[in-house]
Amino acid sequence: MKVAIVGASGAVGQEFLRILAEREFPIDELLLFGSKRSAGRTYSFRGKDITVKELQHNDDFKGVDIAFTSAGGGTSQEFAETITKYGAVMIDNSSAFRMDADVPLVVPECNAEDALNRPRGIIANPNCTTIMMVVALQAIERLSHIKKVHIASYQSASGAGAAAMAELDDQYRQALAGEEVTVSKFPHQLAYNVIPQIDVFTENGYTKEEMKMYNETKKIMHSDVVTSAMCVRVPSLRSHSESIWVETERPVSVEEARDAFAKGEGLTLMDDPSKGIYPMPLFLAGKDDVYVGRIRKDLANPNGLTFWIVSDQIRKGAALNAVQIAEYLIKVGNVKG
Ligand code: 2RA
Repeated sequence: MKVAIVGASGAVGQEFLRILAEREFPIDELLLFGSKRSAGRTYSFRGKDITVKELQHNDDFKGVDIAFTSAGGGTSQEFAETITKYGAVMIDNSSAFRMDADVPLVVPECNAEDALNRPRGIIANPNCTTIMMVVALQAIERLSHIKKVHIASYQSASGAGAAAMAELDDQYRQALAGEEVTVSKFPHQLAYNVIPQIDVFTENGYTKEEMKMYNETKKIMHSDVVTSAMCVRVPSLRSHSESIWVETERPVSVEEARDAFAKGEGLTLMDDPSKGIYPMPLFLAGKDDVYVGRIRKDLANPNGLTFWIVSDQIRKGAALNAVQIAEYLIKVGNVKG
């Protein structure tokens, strides 16, 4: 395969390099692209140094089979035609095309086959908070149809990128040294704080991040499920957490749910609260699965169940999910190679 990574210097781009190497993805040639600023940087892949080229409107994507793009919505919009012109499958991590009817939105554990129908050659990777949630929801949906979901998210600095992670580290150092704290990547100081805002507010009072969960969940699950989210930035560095309350058509017991999570694809059950065992972001950074714990009946709803999930937002929430989509296409013989 000839593979390209667009946005190679970013947090997700760097994770692509690690994941493709770890999973022995079948690559004959790897091309790295970035902005003018990151062009010329060199990264090592399988013992070979690869130089980042500036992304431009030219024929650089001729012969490319799969392009993983993670350079922001504006870049994806501007370069989609250049990238896909010669038949490359563009697996896009931005929000640019997610809700377009002719672009599949895919989480392989839920709707892998949707990736086969891509009239524009583009497959969208959902937002990180949605990806990790639907992997868990899918296990419950198989037991009984989920009608409603409420979520409170606890999102790490990593969701805002590599520079934001560095800013959180700086803020802790600055606060401890009694210096003025730099605030640039977050709307307020995050160190020693939590911020009930991720992305900008929309007309209904929900943020764009919260509306992504509402819209993307329906599209991925092919479901009428309604989702109401409260997304919060917390001062952990990497891996997002979510408290989830689901309402199903029939009551689902804790035992049934635990068994479904234990068997579910992409899920690891971590649920022994009496021994202090439950998922925590600090300890699950760098892991692939969505971890589930604190499974209980919802005391306010006889058809309700509540649980807690943690997943590495840069891996399953971004780069890993995209690579798994590509692996599925290869497995079913759907990319030319
Ligand atoms: C965040 N979900 O955590 C976003 C990243 N896509 O900021």
